[in-house]
Amino acid sequence: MQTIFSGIQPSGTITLGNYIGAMKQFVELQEDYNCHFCIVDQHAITVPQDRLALRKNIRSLAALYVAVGIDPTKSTLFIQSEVPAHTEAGWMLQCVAYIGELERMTQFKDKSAGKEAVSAGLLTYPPLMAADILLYNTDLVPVGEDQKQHLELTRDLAERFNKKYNDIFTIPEVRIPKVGARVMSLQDPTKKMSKSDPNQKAFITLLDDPKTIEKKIKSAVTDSEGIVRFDKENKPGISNLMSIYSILENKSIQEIEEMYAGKGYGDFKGDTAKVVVDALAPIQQRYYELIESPELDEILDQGAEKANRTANKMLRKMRNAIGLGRKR
Ligand code: ATP
Ligand code: LTN
Repeated sequence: MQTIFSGIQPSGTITLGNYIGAMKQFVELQEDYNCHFCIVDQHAITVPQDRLALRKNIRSLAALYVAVGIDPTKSTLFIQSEVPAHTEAGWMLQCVAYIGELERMTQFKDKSAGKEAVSAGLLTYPPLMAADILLYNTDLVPVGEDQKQHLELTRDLAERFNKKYNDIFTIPEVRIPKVGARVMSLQDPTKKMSKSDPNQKAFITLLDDPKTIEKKIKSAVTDSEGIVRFDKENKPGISNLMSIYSILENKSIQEIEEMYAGKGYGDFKGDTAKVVVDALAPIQQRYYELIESPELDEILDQGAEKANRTANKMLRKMRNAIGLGRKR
């Protein structure tokens, strides 16, 4: 059986973008792969986080993983900081990475642009992400479009390490969904929807209540043509809503265009809001059952134990390949 690894940052409540671009795939993939899903809290601290909010977001993300359908008997679900092998392997991979290639990462450029105090961690984040992936002999990494560049770097680092030291890493492939790989901001549909966007109206979280969802979708930026037609270039706002509708309702873009021929944006937005509310209702119900439950702690304890076992084996191979410490 092939192995999958993917991670999501507990940097806020996850959005419809994270769900459609990443999590929804995870649920389908766990049937056919040996899956590892991680709450990457050490990645989240590359930008400032409030201590209590971070704690809350970690638990909330864990509950959401389970609420959307990650089955802990099939997949390993764990918190990155509870498996210390990640940071140690991350350090070794930092020593294989070049500053120049890290400075070229678009996520680093975007997140550091115009900021005065940029943490060193924001620059060295990709080798930590490579460590996450490589520790588990990962074959496949399901992510949204924005992570493609980090995956290419992961492959480069793995190949470089294999060549320089010893051939120990599996070279992972990226898996990006055909539709929904880049859900756009509701307020600026040329930018990706992001959970850390300072404008709350730009994203829908998985825990937004029906009224909030309706308000956010009704105030989503569109165009003045008034025709429900898919055209990413010239009508990014409407096209984004159409993609969301299409994925959640399993309807083709063409079907949606036909359904709304002769109708205005008001009708379409109202129905899109309903589609989103209905898709999130069962997830939210399960979430509230789980969030305070000891069941969630058991899942995370078992996940960490399993992940530690797998990761430590590879960590030992890495130390030996480089020549660190004494031979074990
Ligand atoms: P932040 O705003 O804190 O940078 P984020 O919302 O970009 O976070 P991540 O935790 O970095 O989310 O990403 C988790 C997963 O969701 C990744 O696989 C990423 O590719 C995917 N993803 C993030 N944003 C989108 C989006 N707008 N559309 C589709 N997939 C997305
Ligand atoms: N960098 C990713 C989160 C992430 C990840 C990973 C994704 C950290 N480690 C390993 C896939 C595999 C992000 O910002 N979305």
